[in-house]
Amino acid sequence: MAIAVSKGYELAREQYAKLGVDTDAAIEKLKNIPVSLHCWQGDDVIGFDHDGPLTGGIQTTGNYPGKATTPEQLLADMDKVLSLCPGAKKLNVHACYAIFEDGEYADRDKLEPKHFKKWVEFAKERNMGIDFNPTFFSHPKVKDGLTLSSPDKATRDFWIEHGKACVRISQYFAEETGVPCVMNIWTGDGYKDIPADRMGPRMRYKESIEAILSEPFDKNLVKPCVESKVFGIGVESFTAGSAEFTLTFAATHDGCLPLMDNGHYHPTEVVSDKIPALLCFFPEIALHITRGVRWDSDHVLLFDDETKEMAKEIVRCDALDRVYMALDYFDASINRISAWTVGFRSWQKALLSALCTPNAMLKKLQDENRLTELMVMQEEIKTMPFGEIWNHYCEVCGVTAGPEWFDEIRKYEDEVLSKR
Ligand code: RNT
Ligand code: ZN
Repeated sequence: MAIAVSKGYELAREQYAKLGVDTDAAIEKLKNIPVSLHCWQGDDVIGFDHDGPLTGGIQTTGNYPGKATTPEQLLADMDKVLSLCPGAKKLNVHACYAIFEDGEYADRDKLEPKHFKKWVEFAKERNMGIDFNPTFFSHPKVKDGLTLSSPDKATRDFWIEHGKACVRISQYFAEETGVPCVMNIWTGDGYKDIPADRMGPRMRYKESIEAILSEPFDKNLVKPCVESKVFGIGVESFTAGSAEFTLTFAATHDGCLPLMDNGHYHPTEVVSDKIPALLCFFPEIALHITRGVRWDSDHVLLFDDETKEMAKEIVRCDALDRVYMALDYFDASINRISAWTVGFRSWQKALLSALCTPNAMLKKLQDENRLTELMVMQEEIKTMPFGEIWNHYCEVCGVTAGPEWFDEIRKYEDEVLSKR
């Protein structure tokens, strides 16, 4: 069905065309680029396989009512989010979100594809792929804050078995959905205070990840990643999976991708600058997109400067098909459906805005050392009528462009969330 083109969009399109930007082409392109929506925003990173607290150096704060506590509730909430967000989506599932039926239960080392059948059905009905994450936290077998790097062999072995089970489940997701599955390994392993041995835990971590990846899988279907971190809460002095560790691991292990979470660096470091650096060497990389406020606080993603800059780098490097993009934040202090939606829409805005930036022209100014003009143009672009392009994109995708989408959330809160 053809979409009526508003006067506003027509005028904006002309203005962009003068800079050599084809906004229709940008919209067509973005429509088909999948962004992974993390299931864990919906229940404060708890999952369905335990009733203990969230551990691993990460924390949700807030106690907004209406949290999903069953698979049915979480899937219904995700559906609401999907209906309010433009663009192509993928699901991002954590192993602790296994859905057990008829009173059955399997510990993390014994998880099987069948425990994720409901997720596959949900994804297939909506034409989505699935990404996956072993859950190395919130579990009694985390010994003294350590999993894959533990000095205790039995502990390491348990978590290696968990990782291998997740490789098999990732392969199942890819085979079922026909879309490659990004499987991300992150552990909060580390020490609160100054350790006496930094290399020992890292050597054990390295060998454990190698053991996990010795599980056979099809490299075209499963994309294992290693995610780094600078520190976690209660783990301030040492993190086994530091930036250098994970980056070097990925660089030296065929088929393993580095995953950068932009909340996991020192506060003045920016992932926008790291994206093009990694793309010089890695055929593919992965991202966790979040907003850290002073620390890895996992605030809801907004359409702010660094978010825009990250999207710009992906687009400018012509790397939309080389960067796996996943959202990773969790705010429990506001309506969770709204948190999810604002974050997803923000990343869509950032990508669309990047696609509507006259990148070729700006690069030319840089290469010709016309840096005065480059600054002028970069500033002028900031006030282009991007809102009109965004509105049109939302219309093309069949979702509400303006703030009225929040009416839907208010209604859902009244009719569904407040009854929980
Ligand atoms: C934690 C990491 C990790 C988690 C998810 C839930 O600091 O960012 O990616 O957020 O696995
Ligand atoms: Zn992350």
